[in-house]
Amino acid sequence: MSPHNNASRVKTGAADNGYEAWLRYGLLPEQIRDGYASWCSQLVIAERSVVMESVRKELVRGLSSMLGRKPRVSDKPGRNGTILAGTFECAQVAAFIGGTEIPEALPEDGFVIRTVDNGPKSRCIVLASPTDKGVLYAAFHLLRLIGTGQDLHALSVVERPRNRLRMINQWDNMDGSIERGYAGRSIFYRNGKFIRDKSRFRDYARMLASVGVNAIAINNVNVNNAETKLIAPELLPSVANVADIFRAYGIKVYLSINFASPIQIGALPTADPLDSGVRRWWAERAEDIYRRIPDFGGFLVKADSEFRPGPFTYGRNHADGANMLAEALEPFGGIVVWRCFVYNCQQDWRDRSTDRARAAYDHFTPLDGTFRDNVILQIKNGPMDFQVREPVSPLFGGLRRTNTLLELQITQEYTGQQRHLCYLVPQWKEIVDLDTYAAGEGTTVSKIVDGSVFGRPYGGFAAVSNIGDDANWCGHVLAQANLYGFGRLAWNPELATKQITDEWVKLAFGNDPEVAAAIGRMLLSSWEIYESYTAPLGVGWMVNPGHHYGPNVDGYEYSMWGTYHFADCHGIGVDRTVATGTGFAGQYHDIPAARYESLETCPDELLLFFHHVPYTHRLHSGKTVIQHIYDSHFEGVERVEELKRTWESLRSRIDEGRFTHVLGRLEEQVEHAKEWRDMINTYFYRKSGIPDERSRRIYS
Ligand code: GCV
Repeated sequence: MSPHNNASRVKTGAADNGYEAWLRYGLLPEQIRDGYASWCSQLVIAERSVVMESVRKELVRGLSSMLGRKPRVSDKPGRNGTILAGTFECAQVAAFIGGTEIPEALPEDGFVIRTVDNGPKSRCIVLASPTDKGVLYAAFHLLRLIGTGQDLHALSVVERPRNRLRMINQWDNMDGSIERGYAGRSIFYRNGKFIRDKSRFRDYARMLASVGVNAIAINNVNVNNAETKLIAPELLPSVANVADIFRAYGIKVYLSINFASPIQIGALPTADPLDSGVRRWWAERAEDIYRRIPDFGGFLVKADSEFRPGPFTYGRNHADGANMLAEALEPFGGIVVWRCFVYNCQQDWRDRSTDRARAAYDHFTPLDGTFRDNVILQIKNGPMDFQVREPVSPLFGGLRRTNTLLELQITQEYTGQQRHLCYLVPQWKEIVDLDTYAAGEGTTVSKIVDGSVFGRPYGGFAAVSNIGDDANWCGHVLAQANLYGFGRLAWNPELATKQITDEWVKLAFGNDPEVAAAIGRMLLSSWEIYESYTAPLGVGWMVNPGHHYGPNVDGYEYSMWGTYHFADCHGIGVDRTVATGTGFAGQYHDIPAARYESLETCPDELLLFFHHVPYTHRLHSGKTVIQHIYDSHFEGVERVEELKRTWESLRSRIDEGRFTHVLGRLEEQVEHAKEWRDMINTYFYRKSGIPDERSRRIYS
């Protein structure tokens, strides 16, 4: 990747700063290089387009760097060891793969990679797809196969993305700040303007395309005054420039919009979605946008949520709001992504009848079937807010006649803010594999959001990005694995966690089996470890209000945000049962509802999310709740110390820059985990008066 504007942060010599992320294309060991080179001496890019130009550049770059020799770029195959890349339309590709050989129902982003081996003098690898975008994905796939040491002799790969939309949400503001950003400032904006040097935009687009991301919303869902103007004539040329860069990597640009734009920048007296003047205003804006950006993706909308304007002001509902925007975008093929993160954020903690967890379902299920086909509802994975552990939102499976998009948070707002190691793919995998029973057994979240279960035209995954202008993009080099993992899962939710992890580790750190195994172990245990020393058993929160870093057990207990744990001297947890609590458990379909409702069957890790229990309540693990809290917090710190020791054992095998950086992060994590351990243990010891069975040190 090209260096960005802050020269002091750019990789120099052995001090690798992590900028290349998983696209570093490290030189492969000599023993295997020749084998690969015999397949890759020539490159034929059979067609011309901006995306095909990206294919050419990436293959030249990746192959030269991994194999130590540059492939010859030519117009015709024929030479031994050719990589031929093109769409099925192209005659040269058709000579190898055509007609009945093209897999059925291959979507536009799908692709084929095939080895054609007619003896040692006539070898060819064909990368083909219905579209140039698909060819780009094939190119990245081939480079990944080589980078992870796979055999190329008999490739017969057919890849179909499971999700039509694979989207990244930037929470970047035009002043250069990033809401919940933990990796520096925005790569897009500074002081109210787009950053002039666009090299980082391009490098980011490459990273995203390499894992199959095809959509990006480039501004925060909390749209302030400056960003409201992104849809106005004065800023659209800059947005169009950004769209040009992302287009070359098959990524469509979206904008988060302010629902009150007609008032704020249109000088209209209202933003009522049923007002004809307002509708005309949005239609004109849409027309103007598409005139400048013909493949513009559409709008992302946070409305009537956390003080953002929305249709409620006018006595209208979310469908009225979303459909009005959808109508404006529809003639151009645009879509509206409407967020379901809607709840009462001015709750009174004394009021036990309101449960924030219920809110999204209560707001949106009555509207099922009333949204236009080009509206997608974006639903956070859990009913609260990206906690280290919460149940899956019952809206997945609650909506049957509406397009849905799963929203994940790559940025680690509640999971250590990229200072702590917390690899989220294992968490996401549990979410996407969860059986909602919405259409009988096997109705997993991933099958709902990909549209297949209820026959919806759109769907997919979206996630809040974790990048900023830090040299290594993510603040923590190992947090790059979360961005990588999101893209891979959005492409194919069936991929095993282990496969995604192995791929990332090898691409980022090379094929040394000991290094790969050690880093893989660290990543795979890290979510569980983080959970063990923070808020216990699914109860969540217990963080410092506002910035959300570090322990504060009662930080949100008497707040207006609806985020309580109700700990007293007898017990802790939120009763969300139908029988005696808020009734949230009843928002699930029968089988999961019954599982969560009953103390006998509720999984330990979600116990305090669904039940208020005494500290002496015995978990399925056999421990009491209080003893579990003590044990997990002591063990959590020990396991972070173990993470650090594992990393230290790799000292001589990892470049100094990344080694020292990660070590620094782990040192902080050890100290900070102790802070969590001691605050949580002391708090519950003081509340319960029950000592630790093992008499370890708890500060009283
Ligand atoms: C963009 C949480 C975060 C907010 C975020 C909000 C959302 O409340 O703390 O920073 O706002 O979620 O997802 O809209």
